[in-house]
Amino acid sequence: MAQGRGSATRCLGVGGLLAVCLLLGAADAATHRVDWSLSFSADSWSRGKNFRAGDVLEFNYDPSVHNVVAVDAADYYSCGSSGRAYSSGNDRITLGSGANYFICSLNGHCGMGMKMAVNAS
Ligand SMILES: [Cu+2]
Repeated sequence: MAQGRGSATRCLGVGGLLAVCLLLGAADAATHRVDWSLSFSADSWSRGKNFRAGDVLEFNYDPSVHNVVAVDAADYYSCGSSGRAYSSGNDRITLGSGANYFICSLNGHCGMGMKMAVNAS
């Protein structure tokens, strides 16, 4: 899975002399892999990363013991889980602009710290 973002230039040689170049937009969405587990540390994971609306978080985890619930701020702090739940073990969730909150609602894991908040510009 590609990580990070950046503009890319693709050139097609034509007859060895001319080149046709397409400048792909610099706003390519990035995919950020999340190894979602009880030992996941949102603080250390997010350090040094920049997030933009449209970026994708790819949550990888064992679905027999974890899930991902996209929650609001109140549920994030209280470990409520009224938001949309994901449970495939390999969930790709697109970030919206502003704060995005995720918790694991299974087995009391949120209360043990299995949660994160991501701010997307
Ligand atoms: Cu869990």
